[in-house]
Amino acid sequence: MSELQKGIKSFLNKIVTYEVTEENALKALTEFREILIKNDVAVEVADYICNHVAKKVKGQRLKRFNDLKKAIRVPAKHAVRKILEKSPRIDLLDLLAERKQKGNKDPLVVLFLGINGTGKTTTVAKMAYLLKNAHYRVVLAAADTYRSGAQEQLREHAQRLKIKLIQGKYGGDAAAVAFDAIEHAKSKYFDAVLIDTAGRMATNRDLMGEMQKIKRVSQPDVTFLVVDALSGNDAAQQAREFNDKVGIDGVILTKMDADARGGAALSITHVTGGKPICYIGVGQDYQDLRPFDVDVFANKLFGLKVKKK
Ligand SMILES: Nc1nc2c(ncn2[C@@H]2O[C@H](COP(=O)(O)OP(=O)(O)OP(=O)(O)O)[C@@H](O)[C@H]2O)c(=O)[nH]1
Ligand SMILES: [Mg+2]
Repeated sequence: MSELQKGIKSFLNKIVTYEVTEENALKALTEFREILIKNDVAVEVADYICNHVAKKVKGQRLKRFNDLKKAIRVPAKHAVRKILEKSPRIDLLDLLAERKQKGNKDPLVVLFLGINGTGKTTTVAKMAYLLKNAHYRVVLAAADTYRSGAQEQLREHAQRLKIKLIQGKYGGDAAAVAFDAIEHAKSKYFDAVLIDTAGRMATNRDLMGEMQKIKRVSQPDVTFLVVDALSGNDAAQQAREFNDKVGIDGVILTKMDADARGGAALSITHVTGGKPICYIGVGQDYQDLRPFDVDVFANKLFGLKVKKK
């Protein structure tokens, strides 16, 4: 359970005992807002959620609810869903199936970006594992020609997963590696190319320039930003920066199994104007990549039962 979930749970349990009045509801909302902000939900997002709830609370007779918990929980969950569902999530298996159906023989090109250590290389390997298990033919592009050991790290994954890898030379042109991998995939009718890239600080202009070039050269169908859920408030900042400077289609939030505070998902989607969280990383093994499910996330957040699908 994330700190955000814990905070909301104890808050909701506490307000059950409050007398159901509009005044108490609005007082409770102030507390709710603080819990959100303390757990990495950006101030503007917390305000959006609380304003939405306040409007609902004012607009209806509270007596209809048997407790304040329900009066706040229902509209708050609605607001969370509204933020996260602004754009549909991108699912690579769906995209690949669609391509096959249309008879499109070009490989699906997927670019993975992010600052250092967020889990790009691990996520590329997990994604390759997912696609391979669905019987798609995948090429990996080791376009991190910057960090020492990066080439070997991806090679090891490729060997373990028995997947084709196109490597580069340290200090060489990262965009050229991506280009070679795509050309190889086209000529051998591979289904997908997954491009691993180098990470540096988001404020590093070289990185942004390099990422812009890789994107220009590889013309990806999907650009994922890989963000570490543990990076807290900084996660939203990274998302804004990459979205503005390079352009992203969706986000993969890693390390959700670790002790993240939990609000990053909401902030990221909000600051990028609705770019969806598409997958989450929940561990270090190949199978630890899951589609992000808004309903499950929102239900868990407010201690509601998660329906089995
Ligand atoms: N617990 C956990 N650890 C993860 C997850 N994803 C990645 N990691 C770990 O995070 C560390 C960094 O992962 P990498 O994949 O090397 O990160 P990167 O973004 O490629 O790093 P650079 O190439 O240096 O920029 C590794 O120890 C991974 O095992 C996750 O979902 N959960
Ligand atoms: Mg890496």
